[in-house]
Parts: sequence; C-alpha cells; structure tokens
Amino acid sequence: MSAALSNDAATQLKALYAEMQPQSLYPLWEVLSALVTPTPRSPAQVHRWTYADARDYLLRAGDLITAAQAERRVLIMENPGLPGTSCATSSLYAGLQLILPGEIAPCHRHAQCALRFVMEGEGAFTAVDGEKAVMRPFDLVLTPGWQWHDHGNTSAQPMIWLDGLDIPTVMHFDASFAEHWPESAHPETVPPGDTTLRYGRNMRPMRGTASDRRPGAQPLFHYPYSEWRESLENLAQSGDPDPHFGHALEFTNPAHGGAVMPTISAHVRLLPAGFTSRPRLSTDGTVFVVVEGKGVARVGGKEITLQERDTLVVPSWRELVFQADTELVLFGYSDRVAQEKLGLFREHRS
Ligand code: GTQ
Repeated sequence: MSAALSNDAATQLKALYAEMQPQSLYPLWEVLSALVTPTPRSPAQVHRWTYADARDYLLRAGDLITAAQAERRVLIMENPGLPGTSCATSSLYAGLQLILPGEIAPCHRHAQCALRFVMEGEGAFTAVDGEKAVMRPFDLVLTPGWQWHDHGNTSAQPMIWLDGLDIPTVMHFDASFAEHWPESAHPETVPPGDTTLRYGRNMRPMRGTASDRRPGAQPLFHYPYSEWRESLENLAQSGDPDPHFGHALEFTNPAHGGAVMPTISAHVRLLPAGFTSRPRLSTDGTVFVVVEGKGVARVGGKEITLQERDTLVVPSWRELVFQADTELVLFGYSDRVAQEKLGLFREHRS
C-alpha cells in the first residue's frame, strides 16, 4: 500500500480481514509488493558443498543402510535458504548418490527427469529401459521422465555421482507419478552402447522400422567425459573465450538440437588460467560442479573458493563472477530451458 490510511479505516480493515479469513479470503494490497517484485528475490542462498566432507558422510551412511533398503542412497544437498524443501534451487534438486560394489538400486520410473554427473568410481552403470550406460568420472547420464532405470555396481570400488532432478518443478505442478518394476533390475534389452551407435552419430533409425527402439523425442542418454572434454579442449584451443562464460558448450538432445531434457539444461565451460569472467545475472538458478582446477566464485559480494568436485549453487538473479586461478572446468545445470518455454528467462551481462 502506498498512500496512508486514516486510523479509522485501518482499524475497520483489520476487523474486515479477521472476518474474511475463515472463508480463506485475503487483501491483495497487503502483499502485492512481495508477490510481484520488480526483480527476482529468491529465498535460495549461494552455497558450496565441499566434496570431501559430503563424501565422508555418504560413506558412513553406506555402512549403515544398503542401496536396496534405501531404494536410493542419497544425501540431499538442500539449499540453506530453502529449509525442509529438499530443493537446491527453487526449481531443481541436487543429491550425492552412493552405490557400493555388488549393490543394485532397484528399478523404477517417475515423471521427474534426472541427470547423473559422475564424481568418482568407474565401471558402475545406470540402466535406462534396460540398456546400461557404463560410467566413468565426469560422464553425464540422463534418465528422462518415465524411463525405467536401475543403478548397479559390478566394479570393486564405491561409485558416487551427483543426481540433478526437476523434483521441485514437478511438485510445483502437482504432476508426480512413479512406479516400481517388479524385479530389482530391468532385463537387459540391448548391449551397452547401442543407443550411441543408433542416435549419437548424427543419424537415426528410419521411422516405421522395428529398430526405432528408444523414444524418438529423447533418444541419447550418455554423454561421456572423454567426448565432451575433447570438444571443450578444441573450442579452447581455437578461439577467444566468451567474456561471461569462458569457453562453453551446452549438451543437446539430437532429436531437436535443444536442451537435454524438457526441464533441465546442462553445459560445461572451461576458463583459462588467470581468466576472470565479466559479471552476469540470470533468472536460472544454477548448480555447478568443479570438474578440474581451482578458482573463486564471487556471488553478490560473497567469495567462495572452489576445488575439484565441489558443488556450488547460485540462485536466480545474483551477480556471478568466476575467477580461474588455474584452468577451471565446470559442469552446470539449470531450469533455463523450462523458463525459455514459459517466456520467463532473462539475463543481464555487464
Ligand atoms: O536415482 O532415481 O537423488 O528417484 C532422487 C530421486 C535419485 C534416482 C535421487 C530418485 C533418484
């Protein structure tokens, strides 16, 4: 409210509010400025999780509960500004999942889209609709909405990856569905790598053939580190860095060339040693993982040091600057694609 009310009107309004409240009616003019803000005011905070600390707790949990008992043995990285919500940003979730040798995290499917970004371990897999993606550190693996997935570890080491899901987005729309497969693992449908050979070579099976097995709109689900790192290196060797992103590549869905999933965009960036990015704000709160190197993130006046495998969350509309002390390679995911579809995405570059 702007202009002042008389004492009498104010008193009578208070009485009116008290009368309306049992019928779930409230005056907009008391809350309008908090609802329709001139710029985003995320309650989320900038926060960094140190990998060594989180890993230690996760391994201790691994001594106490099996993957089968937990269904998913995951430590949620909850934003300290969003307590009790299991949210990393207002629209996205982040967690660290552990699969020990010999374990299977049982097969299920859900409306929520998920990505996995491998932190450590080698040789464990996520099976998507019965096709194994055998994972190595810093591989990106997708489990798009409603595709069956189980995780297994036939290697001799623990396997830890970051889970990025659109859980808060699905919750926002009250659109969650989930089912369990009757067995712990989905039967193997095709050998590992089949999808990459069908859809990862700028080709696709011709329509109407029995070989069009994967969902045509969402075929590819494994983006190996060895491939994206080589592409990023080539980009870095062959041109100047973008002043705000450094050298950056977005992961795409080959079916349409857009973001990897309907609600989640993902990218990698390389900042050369000594590079400091120009300040940028954007409406897509972003979760970053440090893949290589050391540096500093300056977010709205806060300085956060970054080391390998740390996870950093930067909320919507906070000025962000990265400073690379050594060559710094980052993975990041956000809801940018969802906001673009809704006509909400904005950024400001200075
Ligand atoms: O692996 O399917 O971190 O369903 C949270 C929910 C992982 C999964 C999470 C899930 C999963």
